[in-house]
Amino acid sequence: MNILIIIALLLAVLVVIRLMNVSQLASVIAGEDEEAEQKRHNSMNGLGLMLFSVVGILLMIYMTFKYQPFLLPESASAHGVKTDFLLNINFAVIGIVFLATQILMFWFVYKYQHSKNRFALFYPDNHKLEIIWTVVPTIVLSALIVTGLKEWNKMTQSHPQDGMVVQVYGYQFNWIARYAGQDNKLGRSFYKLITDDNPLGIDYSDPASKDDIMTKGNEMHLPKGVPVMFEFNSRDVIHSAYFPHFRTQMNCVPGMTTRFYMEPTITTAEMKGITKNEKFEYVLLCNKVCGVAHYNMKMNVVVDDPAEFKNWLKGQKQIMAPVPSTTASEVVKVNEEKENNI
Ligand SMILES: [Cu+2]
Repeated sequence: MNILIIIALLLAVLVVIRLMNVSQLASVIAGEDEEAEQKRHNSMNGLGLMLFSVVGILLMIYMTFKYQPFLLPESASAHGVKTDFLLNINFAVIGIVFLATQILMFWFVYKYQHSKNRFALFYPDNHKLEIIWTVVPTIVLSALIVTGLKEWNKMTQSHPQDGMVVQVYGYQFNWIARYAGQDNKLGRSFYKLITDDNPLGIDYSDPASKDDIMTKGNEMHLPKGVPVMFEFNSRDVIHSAYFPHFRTQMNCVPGMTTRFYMEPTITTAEMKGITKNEKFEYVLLCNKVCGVAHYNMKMNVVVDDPAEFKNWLKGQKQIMAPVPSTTASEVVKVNEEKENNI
């Protein structure tokens, strides 16, 4: 059906072009002078462009409202509300400038088409105008950037003390979440300790690792109303931990830890009611094309009431990896000995 509409539109354009050629020939036959013919052409072009702008702008407004339901639901995190607010301000500024420039551009094409009685005004510069269109955008853009940067700094640098620490570990091709446990401190990890039993390479000789908890199944839970400090790591290539419903994203970079904190404000059950969708689930996705099964890197995120969350966390303890006999320092020692032997 769509292809038929496109073909019909193309044919319509061809018909208009042919009609213009015919009218040109007719005017030659009728002995019209070149100037009159030029004038008619100009006014046809001017009117055509006006029509294009009106139809284009109306279509844009229609599409904006028609596809509104396909956008993300309201933000489910505290700072996400501010992110959305900033995004909307950006759209408002861009929208006003877009409409003003497009309407003026098409109107000028129509209004100032060639006339033999009118000469173009020689207007090489105007300092006042140039200052206005330099200073005003500078102020608007700086205000937008500074407010955005302030939010970003809050998210990445000011971790509330009463928060909870969760590690999100990306690898080709899935996620593992580790909770810091009672002490709210993640145990050290070391890549040379990675085995099938210990996929994060946790150093179990570190006392902080004793109460760490890893998620069972492809799902992580978060408590509502509690700030969560995320620590992101990657085992292989750069992944990107993207929580669309919480409006957050952070790269997971091999060899370094990246962080942000986020406070969920709407439980999964509440969001099911808001979206009127019983199957609604928050998700953690990978937003970097990291390999052939990149599309597979998806983990469900469930936001519970704090009491429900505690219950869930209790059920997770059993899956803790068996304690390996080697520690980070032993592995380093063994490797050093191997290198010395070579
Ligand atoms: Cu990935």
